[in-house]
Amino acid sequence: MAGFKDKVVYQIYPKSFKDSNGDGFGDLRGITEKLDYLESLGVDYLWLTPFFISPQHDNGYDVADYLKIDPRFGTMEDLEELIKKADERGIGLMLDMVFNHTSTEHEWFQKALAGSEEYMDYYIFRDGEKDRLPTNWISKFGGPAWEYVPQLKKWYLHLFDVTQADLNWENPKVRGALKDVIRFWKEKGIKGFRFDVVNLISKPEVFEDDYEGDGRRFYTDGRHVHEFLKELVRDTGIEDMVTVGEMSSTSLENCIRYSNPKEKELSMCFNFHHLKVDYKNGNKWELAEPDFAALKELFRQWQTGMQNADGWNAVFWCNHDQPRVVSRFGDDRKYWKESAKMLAAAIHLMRGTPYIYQGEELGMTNAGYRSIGQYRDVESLNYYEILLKEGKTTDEALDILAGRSRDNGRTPMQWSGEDHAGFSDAEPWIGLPENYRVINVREEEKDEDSILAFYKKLIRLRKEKPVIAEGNIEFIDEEDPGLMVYQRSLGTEKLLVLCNFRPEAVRVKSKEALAALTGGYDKILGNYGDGPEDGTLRSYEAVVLYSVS
Ligand code: TEU
Repeated sequence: MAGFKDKVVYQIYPKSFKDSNGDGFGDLRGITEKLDYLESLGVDYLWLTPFFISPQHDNGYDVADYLKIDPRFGTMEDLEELIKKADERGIGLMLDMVFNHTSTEHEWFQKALAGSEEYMDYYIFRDGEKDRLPTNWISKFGGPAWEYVPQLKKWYLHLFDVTQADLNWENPKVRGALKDVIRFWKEKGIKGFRFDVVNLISKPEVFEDDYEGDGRRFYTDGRHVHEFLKELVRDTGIEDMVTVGEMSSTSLENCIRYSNPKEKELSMCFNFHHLKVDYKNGNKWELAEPDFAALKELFRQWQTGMQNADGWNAVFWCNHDQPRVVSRFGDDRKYWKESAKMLAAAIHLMRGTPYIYQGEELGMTNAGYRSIGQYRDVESLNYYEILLKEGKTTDEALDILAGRSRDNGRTPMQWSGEDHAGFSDAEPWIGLPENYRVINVREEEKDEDSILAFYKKLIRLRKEKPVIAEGNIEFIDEEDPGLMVYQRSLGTEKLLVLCNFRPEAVRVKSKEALAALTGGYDKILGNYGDGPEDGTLRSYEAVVLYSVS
């Protein structure tokens, strides 16, 4: 399972990447048009979020046919062309397999609804009365996790939207059908897979109320999940492909098992603990300032924990479910450029495979929406109602969405300062932030000092210096909560990364870091031209030092 440590993955949300046919909706041909850009960035893989047949209640994460392409995104020929042209540039495609649930419009669910016992067993149905929920579990998008079907007198489980019914992985026919999906795409020349919420696939034997929470402890990293994954990977022969599992509320112990090569499960895992340090009491829908001390501690635990047990991380700040990192942990106004670069260095030089989410390499910011009509995401729209019901004013609810909505990460890619940011000739399906006239590919390609240029340097460095891909990591204690310092080492190579997460200047205190700053190391990257002087890092400063003896 080696071979992915020096690689960089670029995530594309096709609906918002590039529209080639002027309908305001991004498509596969749009991606093909932009392959030169992706090649110049230097990325190795493109992870495409789902473009399969879907009613699009959850932007394609509600799949109605795993083997067909939604015509809004193009045709099978368009995909074949993309695979071929990407391959010519040494870029592999990774597809997104949403195997925890299907759309309720999927043929299997429709057959179940029509009364087929065989297909009811593809899902998780429970007998019951309309006024008695099988359990008190809460859906991740708000409201109960069960929906009643009057004609069957049964409830079905949906951990996400009511149109996303959970599959029954205990049924070997379900596992068999999903393996066929993998085989189909593998034959087409797909080079890797991302598995959506794959640590939620194994449900408990007995369904019971959760008196301490929302039910997640009963199905997160569930009883058969490792078995199911091993079987899927083995039977489809994808052991040597790049695979990443999206792990919701997971544990370090489980991620070690998912990604340790001996287990033959996955290449690597996404976990989200570091992206909850600005939640108040773990609640995404309550605003709080980021707790950088907690962030550092989580990185230390996960980075060293995975290293010590031969696990492998996918390292990332952004994806289509997250607000933009520069608006979240940086400063998208006064220190926009400095903080975006600092955050890039902090994540790319850790131990793991870095993922860049479209537009992150430009320092794209949150959307800045001020009315509910601008939002598209099912989760945001549901929670808006929930927040109002809880007694929040519309202004308060809109402030929360402005910070937390997944739509912050779904605005169209900013290609140029022209109308619709060069994304489309038509009005895009979702609105753009006002700053696209300034923050865009065309402007940044002209500027040697741009955020884009900085990402290119980081990607190139990974290919040049084995210590980045292969080295060990050790965190160096710095008491200032906003100052993160870590050291990578491999043989005689050493890399020291110092990052100031705050606008206030900070003095470096640790002996190791001070010694490296004053001698024996070269500064190979930073977000300020000169310095730093006297062991002091300026606002959002990042310094990367290197030595080889
Ligand atoms: O996300 C899983 C997931 O847990 C997040 O959507 C999470 O619930 C949210 O960020 C918390 O606020 C995956 C996909 O990435 C997401 O787009 C889908 O909506 C979801 O699965 C269901 O398929």
